[in-house]
Amino acid sequence: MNTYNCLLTGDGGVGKTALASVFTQNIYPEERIPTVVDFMSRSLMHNNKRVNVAVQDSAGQIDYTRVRLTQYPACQVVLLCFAINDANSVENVRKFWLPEARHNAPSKPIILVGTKGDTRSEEDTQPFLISKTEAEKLRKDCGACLYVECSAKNRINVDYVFISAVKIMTGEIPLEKPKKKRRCVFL
Ligand SMILES: Nc1nc2c(ncn2[C@@H]2O[C@H](COP(=O)(O)OP(=O)(O)O)[C@@H](O)[C@H]2O)c(=O)[nH]1
Ligand SMILES: [Mg+2]
Repeated sequence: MNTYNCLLTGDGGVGKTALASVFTQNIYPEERIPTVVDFMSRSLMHNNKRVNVAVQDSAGQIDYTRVRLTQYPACQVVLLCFAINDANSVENVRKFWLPEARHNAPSKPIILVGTKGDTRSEEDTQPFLISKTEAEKLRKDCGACLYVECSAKNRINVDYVFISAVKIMTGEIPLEKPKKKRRCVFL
């Protein structure tokens, strides 16, 4: 059976563990359980074949950087998460998580994951919500293959995140082509 390995990264508190837990066990943890390293998996049918999806959960805290860096080599896709209602977590994608992924997994594909998608329906009470257009711009800027918005709480698009990761690993979803460098023309 083929195993496909993905690594969840992103700020602490954005919902990485909840996402992994709902996908692998269909359990949504209401409380935050701080993660250092965790490894979960689930098998599913994909194109009439049983495949195993291994999910590496990681610690978002800077203190655990050394531990987290050991997790990049085994993964085939990085699931870079931010919470759609948390401006800091969005900012840290560019500032911290993308550089870390590019440095430690230079050629590995990235899926940008917007977590806590359920908060979109609380537009009036949320002090911050990234728009879908801004999220798509962030995806482009990061060179990520895909932007997926999901909610572990409401179980929306959770399987879609991981099935998309499998499709990237099998080549069914094409990788983002590197941006063409502007050529300098001498006249
Ligand atoms: N509204 C909402 N809250 C969520 C969702 N996923 C996780 N949370 C909450 O966010 C907090 C942090 O979740 P956790 O999975 O521990 O985040 P991690 O630190 O990234 O692993 C917890 O209180 C969760 O209940 C979601 O889809 N929607
Ligand atoms: Mg966690």
